[in-house]
Amino acid sequence: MTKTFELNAYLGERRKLVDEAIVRALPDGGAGDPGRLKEGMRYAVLQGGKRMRPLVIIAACEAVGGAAEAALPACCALEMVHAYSLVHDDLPAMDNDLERRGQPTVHVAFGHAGGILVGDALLSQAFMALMRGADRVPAANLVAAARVLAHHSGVDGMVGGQALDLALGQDAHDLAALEQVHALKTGALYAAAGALGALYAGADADTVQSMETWGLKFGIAFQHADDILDDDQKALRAQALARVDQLVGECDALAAPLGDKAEPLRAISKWVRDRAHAAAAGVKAD
Ligand code: GRG
Repeated sequence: MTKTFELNAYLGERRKLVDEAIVRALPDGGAGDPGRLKEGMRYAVLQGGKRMRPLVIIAACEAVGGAAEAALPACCALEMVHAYSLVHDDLPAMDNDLERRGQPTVHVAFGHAGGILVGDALLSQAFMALMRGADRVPAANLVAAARVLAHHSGVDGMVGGQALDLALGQDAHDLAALEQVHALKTGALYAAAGALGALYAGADADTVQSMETWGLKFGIAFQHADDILDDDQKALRAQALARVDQLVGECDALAAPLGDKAEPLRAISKWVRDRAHAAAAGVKAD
C-alpha cells in the first residue's frame, strides 16, 4: 500500500464527504433568519478552508478500523468550532482582520455583533452536530466525545491558548514558551481530531489516547510549519524545523502498530513535514 498511496486523491474523496455533511449540519439559511444569523453561520463555514481537522478525524477513524462515514458528525462539529474560532479571532477586539479566505471577514459582512453571535451559535451548533452520531456510536464514546470537544476547545485548550498568546504578546522568546501556545491554540483541536476519529470508530480508551497524542504532536508540527510559511518567529526557525522532524517521527511511532490502515495518517504527517521544509527552503506550498 505504501508505494501506491495517493494522499491528494484520498483527501479529495474524504473532503467531498465532509463538505456535503457540513452543508446538512448547518441551519438552513432559507428558513426564518432574524438578524441573518443562519446566513452568517453558513458564510463562516462554507467559504473554503483546507478542512484539515475533519480530514485528520477521518484518517484517525480509518486507522483504527472505522469507516469515514461514521466519523462525519465529529468532522462537522470540529470544523464548526474551528470556524467559530476564526470568526472571533478576526474581530476588531482581536486581530481586526478584514479578509479571510479571500472574502470579507464575518464581522465585515455581518457587523461586529453579528460576528460575535455567529461564533457563539457555531459553538453550540457544533455540539448538536456531534450528537448526530448518537445512533452509530457506543453511548460511552459519545459522552467521551462531548467531553473531548469541550475540553480541547475551552479554557484548557484553544481558548486558553488564545488567552496565553495575548498575555505573552511578543514575549515567546524560546521554543518551549512558543510550543506551549502552539499546543493549546492549534494542537488542542488536532488532539480532539485524533481522539474523535478513534471514538467514532468505537475504539477503546487506550486507542483513543494514542490518537489524541498523535493529534497533539501533529498540531504542534502543523503550527510550526505555518509559522515558517508566514515568516513568523524567524529567530526560532531552525529549532522549529528540527522539532517538526522530531514530532513527525513521534507521530509515525504512534501510527506504526496500526499497520497499513494508518497509511493516510502517515502521509498526512509527512505532508506537514514536507510543507515545513519547503517553506524553510523558500518554496511556497498550499
Ligand atoms: C478567538 C476563541 C478564539 C480562538 C482563536 C484559532 C485561533 C484561536 C486563532 C486564529 C489564528 C491562528 C494563527 C491560529 C492558529 C491555528 C491556525 C493555523 C488556524 C488556521 O487554520 P487552517 O490553516 O485554516 O487550517 P483553514 O482556512 O484552512 O481552515
